[in-house]
Parts: sequence; structure tokens; C-alpha cells
Amino acid sequence: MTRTQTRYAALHGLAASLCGLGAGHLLASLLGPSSSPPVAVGSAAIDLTPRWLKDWAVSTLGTADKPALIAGVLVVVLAVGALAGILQYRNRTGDWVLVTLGAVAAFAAQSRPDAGQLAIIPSIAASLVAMATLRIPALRIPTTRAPTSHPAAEPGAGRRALLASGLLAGAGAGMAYVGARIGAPAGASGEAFSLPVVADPLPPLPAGLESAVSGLAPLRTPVADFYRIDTALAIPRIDPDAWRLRIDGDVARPYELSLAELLRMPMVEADITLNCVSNPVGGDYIGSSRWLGVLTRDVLSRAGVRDSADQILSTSHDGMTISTPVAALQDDRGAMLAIAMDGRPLTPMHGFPVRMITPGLYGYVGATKWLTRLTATTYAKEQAYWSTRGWAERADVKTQSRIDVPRDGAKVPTGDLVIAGVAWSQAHQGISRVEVRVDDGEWVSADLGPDVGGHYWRQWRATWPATAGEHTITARATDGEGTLQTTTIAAPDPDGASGLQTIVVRVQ
Ligand SMILES: Nc1nc2c(c(=O)[nH]1)N[C@H]1C(S)=C(S)[C@@H](COP(=O)(O)O)O[C@H]1N2
Ligand SMILES: [Mo]
Repeated sequence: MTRTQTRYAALHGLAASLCGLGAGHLLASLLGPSSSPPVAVGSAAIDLTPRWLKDWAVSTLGTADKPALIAGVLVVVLAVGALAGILQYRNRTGDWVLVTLGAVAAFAAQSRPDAGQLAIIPSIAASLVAMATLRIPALRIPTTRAPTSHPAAEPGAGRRALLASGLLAGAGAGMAYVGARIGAPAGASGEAFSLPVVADPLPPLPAGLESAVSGLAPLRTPVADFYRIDTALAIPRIDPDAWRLRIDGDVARPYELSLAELLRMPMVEADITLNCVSNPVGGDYIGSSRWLGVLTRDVLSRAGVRDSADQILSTSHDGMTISTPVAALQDDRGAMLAIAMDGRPLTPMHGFPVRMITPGLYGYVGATKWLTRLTATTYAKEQAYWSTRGWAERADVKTQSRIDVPRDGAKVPTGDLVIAGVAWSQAHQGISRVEVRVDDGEWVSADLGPDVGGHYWRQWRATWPATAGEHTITARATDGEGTLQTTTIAAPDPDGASGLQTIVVRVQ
């Protein structure tokens, strides 16, 4: 093959694999989003990724790690597709490359915890479509000519091959787009069910300090801005009518609950701040909302958890497992199985139809989304997903304060400077005081925003007559039990970051 022929063959392979991917993604939108070939391969990769690589990806890419992973999978697939194109022209072995690619994806798809009976279909279809498109005659380029021959030199052949490849690639992208539209979980899922009435509704939320301080996190995080952390590459789509919660393990009476039954149980409302153990000091993997749901202990007590159990292992639709101490789910903190946040059913992204919310615990040990099963067991017997990857088995939220205003590195004028932020201590009765310090000066108390309860963050604000020069600003919080937040600097791994946040401002 000449170099030009090789190039056309690669292009043909690329277009064929794109077409296959599009067809696979379209089929997966009907059969279950996790069966889409690149999603299945990406999800399997997440589970197989060694700890250090995952940490590196999260710390360098943050929440862009998912798109980056998918992009990586696509690049590899397209490169292998190009290779298949070349091999197909050279010695007809391209088919084997495509069969292998399809088999890898099919294997990944059927190994997903939420895989249905038909999960391998999109992968098989993808490789069949790619193999078929590699045979489209319009794309054939002459291979029998002398090595000097050049497809572009043969009237029209090169242009025809280019055009056909372009059309194929377009068809693939089109199918993928249609699949994405069909598969997209409904935005707010507000129509999915109507919310039950609460016997004891909470008073409306007081006005927050954000109306006076621009740049300060609002007292209630809008659902659209609420951080998202999970391992799901495709957000699970759960039919609320088919959803069941199984309560089993070391219990006297295992049982199953439908959503309709759950909705008939006594409902509670609670204002709770949720945060991720991966949140660095000063970070924004934290959000606050009003949750509506059923007390977890009401659901557990019907099953009768045996005294031998010290953890509840919760399982999600997509196979995530999370360990929560039995005590945290049965004491008076108000751990709940939430069905709504901020006055609407949960969005698919935040766990529709039912998720756990456990005040005082980081999300990875108490906030299982797309919840399907609660198993009473022991820490000695069962390890959850993150515990087998080096994170602490138990983790209370650490007391923290965050400076939102001014931004680190900001240039500000001399004169009164507003310093503001949020502080939280869900595991220790909330926040009783926040102080700020400029350079090595005295600690000065900030004004606190409205008190929304010990499980909720507290806004704060202080004013400092800024003088010219570069200054550092530090904040610290005191919890509701009177204990100052620790100055010990710790990374998020293994049980949450600690240390004081310091920012630098340039006053001119
Ligand atoms: N099914 C499932 N639930 C999950 C997770 C997950 O990966 N899968 N991640 C947990 C983590 S680490 C956090 S911090 C919270 C985040 O919830 P959010 O995305 O609604 O903010 O969900 C928790 N629940
Ligand atoms: Mo998390």
C-alpha cells in the first residue's frame, strides 16, 4: 500500500468505528445508558483504576475527570478503528480487530452492576456496524495498482472516499446525538411523582447574607449548582414504579419497599449540608439544601436490625456500596432516605428516586444515591467500595471555615473590605463563632448569618479597614461544643481535609 492509500484506509476505519460507536450509543439509550460501549469501557476502567491514578485524575481534573475519561476512551477506540481500516485493506484482518473491540466492550457492559439481559447488544451491534461500513464500496480505494498509483490521481476516487468517510462519520455522530437525547435523564424529574405532605413543615428559610455580599455562597445552594460527585459515567435512569428498596442481612424481618409505600410513611423535612471527603480546604464540593424524606431508622426498625450488626451496607442501582455505622442511622441526628431536595423530587444526578442523607458524615459514608438496598452487617464482614480503596471506613465531617470573599489573589482598594464565607460543623452542633485574622494580627470575631441548625452551614462576614500592601487573611471556626477547628493540616485522604484556609489579597 502507498502512504496515501494507508491514509485513506485509516480514514475509512476511523469513520467505520465512529459509525459503530454511534449505533451502539443509540441502542444503549433504549437498553440502559451503562451499556453504551464507551460508557461501559470507561466505567470498567474507573473500577479497575489504581488508587494513585484516580487520585491524580481527580486532583488535576476535578469534576472534569469524567469527560476526560470518555474522551480518552473515544480516542483509543478511534485509533484502533483506524488501525482496523488499514489492516482490512492490507490483509483483511481488520475484522478481527473490530470483533475484539466489540468483545471487550460487551464484556465491560455485562459486568456493570446494573446490566440488563441485553447489555451486550449495543457493543455487538457497534462492531457489526463498523465491519459492515468497512465494506461500503464507495469508500474502496484501489489497492491493486502499482505502488506509485495514487487514489487522488484516479479521477474521483479520492474525493469519493473522502466524501463517503465524512458522511459515515456524520451518520455516527448523528446517531450518538439522537441516543444522547433519548437517553438524557429528564432534567428536574419534577413530574415523576407528587410530593407527600409533611406533618411538621419547617419554617421558610431566613434571608441569607448573600443578598448583601456578592460572591458569598447562598444560604441555600440552588439544585443546579449543587456539586456532584459519583463514579457513574452514565446517570442511572430508574423507573419509579419499578423501584424497590430491599432491607436484609442481620435483621429479624427482611422486606421490600416500593416507592408508593415509602411515600405513605411519615415524612420529615430537614436542612442539611452535604460535603465530600475529597473537598480540599477552601474547596467547593459542599452544598446545602432542604431535604424531604423518611427517617432511615423508621425503615430499619420495621426490619428489626439485630444487635450483632454494626454497619448498614447500602447498595445503589449502579452497584456502589457504602458503609454507614448502624448507630448513625438510628440515633437522633435524623438520618433520612430523601426523596426530594429544595422542594422537588431528586434530580437523576442527585439520586432519583431515593438517596440516603446522613447528617455529620461525609457523602461517601452516608449519602448513597440511587439507593436500592440496605443490608445490616458488620465492618468485619463487609467492606464498601471506597474502604477497599484506602479511604477511612468511618468519617465524621470535620469542622471547617471557607473564605468566599474576597477571592484568593484579588486586587482590592484600600478602605473597608468585606471578608465573608461559610463555616460548618455538622458533627459537632454547628458553628458558634468564626474569627478572621489579617497577617499576624489579632483574631477578630465575624458576624454570623442566620442559624439554620447544627447540621447546616453558617454564613459569616467581617469588615477590615484594608491598608495598602499584600496581606494574608485567615479564618477559623469554633463548633457548637466550643472547640476550635484544628490547625493540623491534613489532605482529604483518608478521612477529610483539615487546616485553616489562608488567602492573599493585594490592597492598592
Ligand atoms: N450511588 C452512588 N452514590 C454516591 C456516590 C457514588 O459514587 N455513587 N458518591 C458519594 C459521594 S463521595 C458523595 S460526596 C455524595 C455526593 O452527592 P451529590 O452528587 O448529590 O452532591 O454522594 C455519595 N453517593
Ligand atoms: Mo464524596
